Amino acid sequence: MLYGTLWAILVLFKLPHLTCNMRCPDSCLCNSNGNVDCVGDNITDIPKQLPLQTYRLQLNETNMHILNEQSLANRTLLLRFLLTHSQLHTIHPRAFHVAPQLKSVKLSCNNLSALSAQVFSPLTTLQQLSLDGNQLKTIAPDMFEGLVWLQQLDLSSNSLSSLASDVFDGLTNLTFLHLGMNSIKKFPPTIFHGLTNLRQLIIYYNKLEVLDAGMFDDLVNLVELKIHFNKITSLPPQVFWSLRNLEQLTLSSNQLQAIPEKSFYNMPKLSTLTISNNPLLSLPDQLMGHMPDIIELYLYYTNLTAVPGNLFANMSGLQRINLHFNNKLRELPSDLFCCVPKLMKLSLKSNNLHYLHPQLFSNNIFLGLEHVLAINLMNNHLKTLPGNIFLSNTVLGALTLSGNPWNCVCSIRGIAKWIRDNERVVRDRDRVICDSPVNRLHQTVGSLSDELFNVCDATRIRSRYFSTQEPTTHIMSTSRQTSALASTTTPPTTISTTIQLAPQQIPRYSQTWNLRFMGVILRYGKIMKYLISYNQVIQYVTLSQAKPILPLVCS
Ligand SMILES: *[C@@H]1O[C@H](CO)[C@@H](O)[C@H](O)[C@H]1NC(C)=O
Ligand SMILES: *[C@@H]1O[C@H](CO)[C@@H](O)[C@H](O)[C@H]1NC(C)=O
Ligand SMILES: *[C@@H]1O[C@H](CO)[C@@H](O)[C@H](O)[C@H]1NC(C)=O
Ligand SMILES: *[C@@H]1O[C@H](CO)[C@@H](O)[C@H](O)[C@H]1NC(C)=O
Ligand SMILES: *[C@@H]1O[C@H](CO)[C@@H](O)[C@H](O)[C@H]1NC(C)=O
Ligand SMILES: *[C@@H]1O[C@H](CO)[C@@H](O)[C@H](O)[C@H]1NC(C)=O
Ligand SMILES: CC(=O)N[C@H]1CO[C@H](CO)[C@@H](O)[C@@H]1O
Repeated sequence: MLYGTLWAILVLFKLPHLTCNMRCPDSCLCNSNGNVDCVGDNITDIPKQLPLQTYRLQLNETNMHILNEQSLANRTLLLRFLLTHSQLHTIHPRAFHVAPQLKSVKLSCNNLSALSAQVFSPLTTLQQLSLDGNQLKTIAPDMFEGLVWLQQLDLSSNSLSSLASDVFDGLTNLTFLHLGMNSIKKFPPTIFHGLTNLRQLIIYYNKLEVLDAGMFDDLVNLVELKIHFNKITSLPPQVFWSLRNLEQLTLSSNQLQAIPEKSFYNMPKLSTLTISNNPLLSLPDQLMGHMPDIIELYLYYTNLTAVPGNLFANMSGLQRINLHFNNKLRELPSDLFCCVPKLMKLSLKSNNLHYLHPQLFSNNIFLGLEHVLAINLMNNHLKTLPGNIFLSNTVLGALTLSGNPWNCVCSIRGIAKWIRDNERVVRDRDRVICDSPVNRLHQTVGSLSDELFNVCDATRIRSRYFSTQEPTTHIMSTSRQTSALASTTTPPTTISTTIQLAPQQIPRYSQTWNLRFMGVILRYGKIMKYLISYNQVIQYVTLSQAKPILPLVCS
C-alpha cells in the first residue's frame, strides 16, 4: 500500500520530466513548464525533436542564418519564440504563416538588414515584437499593419534613418515603443498619432533636429519620454502639453539654446526632469507648471548666466537639485530656494558664482532645511563662512569645502571650530586649506586651534571692525594654465550690524554686499575654469546623464 502510494507520487512528479527530457535536444534545456532554451553554434535550424508541449522556445548564440518557410511548422502550441544573439539575416516571407498563434517574437541582436513586407502580418494576435540590435535601414510602411494587439515594439539599435508617417497606424494597444539608437533625423508630425495607450516612448540617441508641434498630442497616457542625446535645437511651444500623465522627461544632451515659455506646464505628475547638457542661454520666467511630485531636476552643463528667481516656485517636492557645472552662472536670485522644503541634496559645485545673496543662506536654504544631507561648496572662491551657518542642519552628513581660498584670519575661527567638531561631516577636511595669510599657508582650516584666535577678542574691543589686509592677488595654477585672478582683497569682517566700506575697498564683483549677514561676509569669487578636471571625488554629483553611457545594445 505504502509502496503503491510512493510509486504513484513518483510517477506523478517524474513522468512529465521524463517525457520532456526524452525529447529534449542535446544543446537544449527543457523544463516542465514548456520552456525550452537552446544555446550554441551547433544549432543551425530549429531543432526537430522538441517536447510536444513547448510554449516558449529560446535559441541564443546559435549559428542560425535563415528562418525558413517550415522552420516553425508543427509547433501549434508555441506562443513565445526568441532567436537572439545569432547570425539571422533572412526571414522567409512565409516563415510565420505556419505559426499564426505566436504572441511574442524576439529577434534581438541578429544580422537582419531587410525584412520582406508583411512578414509579420499572419501574427494577428502578436503582443510583443523585438527587432532591436539588427542592421535594419528601413521599415516598410505596412510592416505592422493589422497587429492591433501589439503592446511592445522594440526597433532600437538599428540603422533606421526615417520612418513612414503611417507605420504605427492602428497600433492602439501599444504601450512600449523603443526607437532609440538609430539615425533618425526627423519624425513625420503624425507618426505617434493614435497611440493613446503608449506609456513609454524612447527616442534617445538619434539625430533628431526638430520636434513638430502636436506630435505628442495623442499620448495622454505617456509616463516616460526619453529624448536625450539628439541634436534638437528648438522646441515648439506647448509640445508637451498633452502629456498630463508624464512622470519622466529627459531632454538632456541636445542643442537647446532656449526653452519656450510654459513648456513644462500641464505635467502635474512629473517626477524627474532632465535638461542638462544643452547650450541654454536663458530660461523664461514662466517655465514650470504646478508639479508637486517633482523629485529631481538636472540642470547642469549649460551656458546659463542666470536663472529666474521663481524657477522652483512650482516644484515644491524637489529633493535633489543638480545645478552645477554651469560655468557661466554668476549669480543666484535671492528667493531661488524659497519653496523647496523637502530638499535633501543641493549641488552648486563648479559654477561661476561670484556672489551669493545672504538671504539665500539665511532664512531659506541652510537655516530652514533640517533635511539637507549633503552640501557641496567646493571650487568656489569662498574665503570664510560663519561658524553657525550649518547649525540647524542637524542631519547634514556630508559637506565639501575644498577648492576655496580660505582666509585663515579671525573670521575663520567659528567655522574652524565647527569643522573640528564635525570632522566626519566634512569629508574633504584634509583639503580645506588656508590660502592666506602667508604664515598659515597650507594649514588645514580644521587644524587651527581656538587659542590661536584669542588675539581676535582683543582686536574686537579695540575697533568696531577690523580689517585684515591680505595679499591682493592669488596665483592659482592648473595643469593647463596659470591664471592671475582679479584682486581679491579680503573684505573687512564685522560683528556690528552695518558698515560702510570705502569705495576702493569694494571689489568689482561685490557691489551688492549685504554686510548684515550674521556679522560675517560671504564672499564668492570667480571659479577657475579648469578645476573641473581635478574633481575626483564626486560624491554628491549625479553625472548619469552627462556621461554617454550607452545602454546595453540588446535586452
Ligand atoms: C556540437 O557538435 C559536435 C559534432 O557535430 C559535437 O561533438 C559537440 O558535442 C556538439 N556540441 C554541443 C554543445 O552540442
Ligand atoms: C543570450 O546570450 C547573451 C549574449 O551572450 C547573454 O547575455 C544572455 O544572457 C543570453 N540570454 C539567455 C536568456 O540565456
Ligand atoms: C509537420 O507535420 C507534417 C504532418 O505530420 C509532416 O508531414 C511535416 O513533415 C512536418 N513538418 C515539419 C517541418 O516537421
Ligand atoms: C551580416 O550580413 C551581411 C550581409 O547582409 C554580411 O556581409 C555580414 O558578413 C554578416 N555578418 C555576420 C556577422 O554574419
Ligand atoms: C505655476 O503653475 C501654475 C499652474 O500651472 C501657473 O499658473 C503659474 O504661472 C506657475 N508659476 C510659474 C512661476 O511659472
Ligand atoms: C556655450 O559655452 C561653450 C563654452 O563654455 C561654448 O563653446 C559654446 O559656444 C556656448 N554655446 C552657446 C550657444 O553660446
Ligand atoms: C488594452 C487594450 O487597449 N486592448 C485593446 C487592444 O485592441 C483591441 C482591438 O482593437 C481592443 O479591443 C482592446 O480593448
